[in-house]
Amino acid sequence: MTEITAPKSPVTTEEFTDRIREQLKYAQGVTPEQATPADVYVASSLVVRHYLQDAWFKTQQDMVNGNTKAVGYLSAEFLMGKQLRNALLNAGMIDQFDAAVEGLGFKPQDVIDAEYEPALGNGGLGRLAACFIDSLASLGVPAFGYGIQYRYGIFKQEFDKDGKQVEKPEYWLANEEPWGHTDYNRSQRVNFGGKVVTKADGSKEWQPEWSVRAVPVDYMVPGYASGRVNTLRLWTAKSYDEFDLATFNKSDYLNAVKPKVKAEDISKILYPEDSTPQGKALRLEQQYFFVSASIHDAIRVFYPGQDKPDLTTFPDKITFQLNDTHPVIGIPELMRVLIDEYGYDWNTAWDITTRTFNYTCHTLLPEALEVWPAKLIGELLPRHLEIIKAINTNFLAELATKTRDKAKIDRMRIVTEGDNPQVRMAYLATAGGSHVNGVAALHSELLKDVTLRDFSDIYPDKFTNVTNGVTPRRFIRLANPRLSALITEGLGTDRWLSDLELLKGLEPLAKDDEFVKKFAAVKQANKEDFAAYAKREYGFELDPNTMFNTMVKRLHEYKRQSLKILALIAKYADIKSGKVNVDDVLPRTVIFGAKAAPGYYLAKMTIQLINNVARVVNNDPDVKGKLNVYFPWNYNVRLAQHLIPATDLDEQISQAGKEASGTGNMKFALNGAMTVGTLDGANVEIRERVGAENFFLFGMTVDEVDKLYEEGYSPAKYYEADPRLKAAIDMVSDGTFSNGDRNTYAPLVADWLTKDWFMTLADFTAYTEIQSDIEALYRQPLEWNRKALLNVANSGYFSSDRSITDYLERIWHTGPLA
Ligand code: T68
Repeated sequence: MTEITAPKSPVTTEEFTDRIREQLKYAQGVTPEQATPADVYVASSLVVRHYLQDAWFKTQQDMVNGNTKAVGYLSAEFLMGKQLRNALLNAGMIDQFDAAVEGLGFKPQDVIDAEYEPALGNGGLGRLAACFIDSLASLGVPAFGYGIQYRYGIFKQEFDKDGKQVEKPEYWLANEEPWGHTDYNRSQRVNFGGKVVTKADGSKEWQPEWSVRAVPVDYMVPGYASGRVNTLRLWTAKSYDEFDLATFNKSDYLNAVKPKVKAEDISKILYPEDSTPQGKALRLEQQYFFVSASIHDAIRVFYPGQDKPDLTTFPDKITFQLNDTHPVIGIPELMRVLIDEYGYDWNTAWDITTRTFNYTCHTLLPEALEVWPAKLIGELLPRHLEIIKAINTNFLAELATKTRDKAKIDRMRIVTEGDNPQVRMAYLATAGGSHVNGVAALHSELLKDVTLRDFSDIYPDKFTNVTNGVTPRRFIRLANPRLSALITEGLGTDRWLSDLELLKGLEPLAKDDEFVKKFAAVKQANKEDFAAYAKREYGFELDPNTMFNTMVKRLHEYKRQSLKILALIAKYADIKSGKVNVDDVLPRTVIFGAKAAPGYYLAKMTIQLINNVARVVNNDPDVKGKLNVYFPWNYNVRLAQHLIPATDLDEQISQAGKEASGTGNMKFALNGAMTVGTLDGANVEIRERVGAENFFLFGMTVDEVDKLYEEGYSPAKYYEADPRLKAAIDMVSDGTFSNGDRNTYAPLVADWLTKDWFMTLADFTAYTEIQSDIEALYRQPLEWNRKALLNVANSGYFSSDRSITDYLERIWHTGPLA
């Protein structure tokens, strides 16, 4: 007997149908006959909300009235993906929904697809935040996600006729959006600019120059089978001055709406930079905007109606997690609120603040650590600059009591010296919070030993690791229903959805050929589904009887899409030159998905190259369909959910020491893909768990990389040494992929040959060598699938439920509501 623990539906199909009809009539104003899938989507979403409402109320009440400390996850990005099916799953209503909409004459998938994906994040960091709030709710931990409701999400990616990336605005809010509840009654004022005056009693007063109204838009975050519904509160900026009537009366409409436009610009657009933040005033405005509103909101929520609350208890009410440095301005903001608004002395305020905040770092690239010019902060937030300087002074004084190493103290300054002093946000976060964590074991070690070395020397206890994880609800259950059913069959229970370590129970089944064949059949069916999807959405012709080899992630030099494309070109060159017999080539379909930051020249050129390799290789009769390259544009959560379950081989080939963790790697392993990867980020832990024999490892280690940098790296040497590498690069230069034009990729080629900062060339030979192991195994389907199944069985650790449990134990020191 199979044990079913999935939540029970609060409704019958008949009730669900009636409710949809009701919403169609009263909310949408259409009959079921007139309704479009988009109408049914809105109506169904309102129905689900209705059934979650009581649990939402109760969770909020229990949180405020109880003694369980809440978590405030402060993040500039929440990459949520579509909401409806996830809410249905967590509310236990999937079957009722499917039957109800079918009864009304619609296909469930069309209704699901009618939802416009909120793309309020760049990549891993934003998606991690979304997985984390799902896990917090599923574990029953009271929590708020706090962020920004951008009007425009990450740009919509298109390719032009030359294969170049074109960015189009992602105006997702132009569509009906049934999930967010805009709560005008709970807005907060956020101030900017102006000056600081010292009052007669010596206290400081900030006299700001302008303000915006932060209006919360609340989203339900339903837990899976927990009966709890938390809140994602995304702030939107509204103007206090709709427009200036005097100017308007002079018929100068543009100038009349200026104050409104300036204020509302704050939440207008998500910055599309990933790993290379730009020092822009608007970005700092965004950061302060959502953090200030969130801190005031938490005080309002936890001390309702109190004029003079006892904020020394604030750290017992809520702990704020800083998702990277983007919300770090919250540290001086809480200091300011405590001192200027509530009259606490500095030391009390500092004690409250440092006990409230913790910081997660998501990078190792020094250029990705945010640094703001003090001048800019002073103009926008003059009182905060004073406070930051005071924090810096006190911090340096404290350091002097801990070490005599003057150079070290100097290196640790939060505010640098000189003509154009800078504020280092990562240092401010480390000094102003209780804990600092990296996002995978290797990353946390490197943080301690390299990036924040001085800090970990002096405050070793502050540092810890929490390895990332992903939610099994969205990324296994929703994305891969076939595999989910097989797992439940294999384990005899569906409890793995809330306790993913149970997947370990599949391990013995890897010895059972019949089960492995069923597992293989799931993958094959998923590949066929994906081929149909790719045909429908993109017009691609994928052959599901080839190996599906996927590389999806942001386009960045350190992630080394170049390595993948160069290896592919080398294979193509082998076929063209007759070095290999095309009939002996293992048929492969290589699928890329990646957005490049709009200002990232080499990344955009790499996209252009991949698209043109695809054009040439896919149309070359000499290749006989053995090599296929597809680049579906606009990679997003939806595409991920379709593609990951259909992938045989996943690429995680960053230069060792550069990818903090990766989370795609976890999603692929959990969906039964094999990984080819370097010893980087969470790959290290995945390989440890699934077994070295079930992971295709290649390339230099962190130590080897460091050594090579020290010796002086010369990429041209590698170009000369490996004839296949030379042939591939020459093919990029000789116009094969640019209609004969030799200049098109010249900057990319020049970079490879003279700089190659991430050592693509040095790892090329190892990467191409491992391909024969990969192909040999793939030619034995049963053995391949056995290993892929062992990947699933041993990846339960990479659930975001486990990550959150680690945060609860190591950092937050709280737990589920009673
Ligand atoms: C990613 N970082 C890491 N940054 O690259 C990845 N950055 O290794 C890790 O798995 C993931 O975080 C989760 O920990 C990002 O995604 C950004 O998106 C970003 C956005 C703005 C500015 C800087």
